[in-house]
Amino acid sequence: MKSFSKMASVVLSTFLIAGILSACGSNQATSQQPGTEGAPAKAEKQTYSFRLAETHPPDYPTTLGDKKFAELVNEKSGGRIKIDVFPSAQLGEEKAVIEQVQLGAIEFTRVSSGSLAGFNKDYGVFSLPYIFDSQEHMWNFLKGEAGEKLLESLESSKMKGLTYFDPGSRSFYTKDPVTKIEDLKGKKIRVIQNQVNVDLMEALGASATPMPYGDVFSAIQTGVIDGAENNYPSYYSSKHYEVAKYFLVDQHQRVPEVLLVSTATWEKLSPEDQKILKEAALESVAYQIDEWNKYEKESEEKVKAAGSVITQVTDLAPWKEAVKPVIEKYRPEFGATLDAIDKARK
Ligand code: GTR
Repeated sequence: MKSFSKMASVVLSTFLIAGILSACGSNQATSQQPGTEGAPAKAEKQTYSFRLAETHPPDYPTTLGDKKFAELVNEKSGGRIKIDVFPSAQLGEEKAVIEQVQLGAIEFTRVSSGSLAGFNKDYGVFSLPYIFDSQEHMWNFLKGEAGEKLLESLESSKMKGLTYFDPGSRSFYTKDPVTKIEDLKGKKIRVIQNQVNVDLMEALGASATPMPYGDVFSAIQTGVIDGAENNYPSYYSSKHYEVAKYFLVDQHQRVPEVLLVSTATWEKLSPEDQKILKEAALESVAYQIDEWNKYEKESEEKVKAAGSVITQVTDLAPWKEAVKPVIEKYRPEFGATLDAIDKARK
């Protein structure tokens, strides 16, 4: 009797699995469906506990976006999918984290597309200077077809882009005074490691020094570099303003933040769960942008109050002229994306 019921349960579960597989259609991640041991478990009942790596501190707007995403996933899955956000680079610097995500050892992360460019060449386009006129222009592009296509292109690098988050705009900051383009001449400026950044610094007369974000503070303090470039929120939250008080606002880049999941993880999930992730990611964007806008203003005020000397570039013409060779060098490679970016300008 015992062996009969065991056999019956095997037969039953085989039918159930076959049923689930055929109901799922052909493009589904079915290789890891539960129930292969004979238990008639349904794919959508599976529970998961995942990690999400974030370089910024807990109150930073990208971290808040990550947390909103995790909260929505939890809600939509009825508590089955739990995503723990690890802020402050606890799981490593971005380059190392991306490698772990490719292996599936870390399931989720939020990184800059500047860091992704080292893994997927298409992302180099976002490090090109002055391609977006404004936050609105950037979002018009990111929310369009070409923006979505770029998220999908990460699949060739073993990752799946879920959404973009707002990155603000990047400007220069240094230990010694800088108020105009000529002041950058010969300065060692830390950049996110990718070739476009190296070419960009060269075009502006500076010399690019790629290094992990977490090393920048002490590199400025000890004089290994003269400065770096980033948005107000990073300049403030990393305390770089304490060692580099001259901030030159040229807004040379808007380098979208990307929320992504390992392909290894994605493929384990049922189509329903994949849908939950995608929806939660998209729904967290409006909140992240709001938090970004607030924190950007606050951090600008805080660094000013702390004594940072802010110079606004009023005439970008010489800057745009200086970087023309960089745009021209990359136009053949990124032409289609650059055209789509131009079209997103209203
Ligand atoms: C920040 C970005 C981080 C990191 C950092 C950097 O603006 O949010 O993901 O890339 O810049 O410069 O390394």
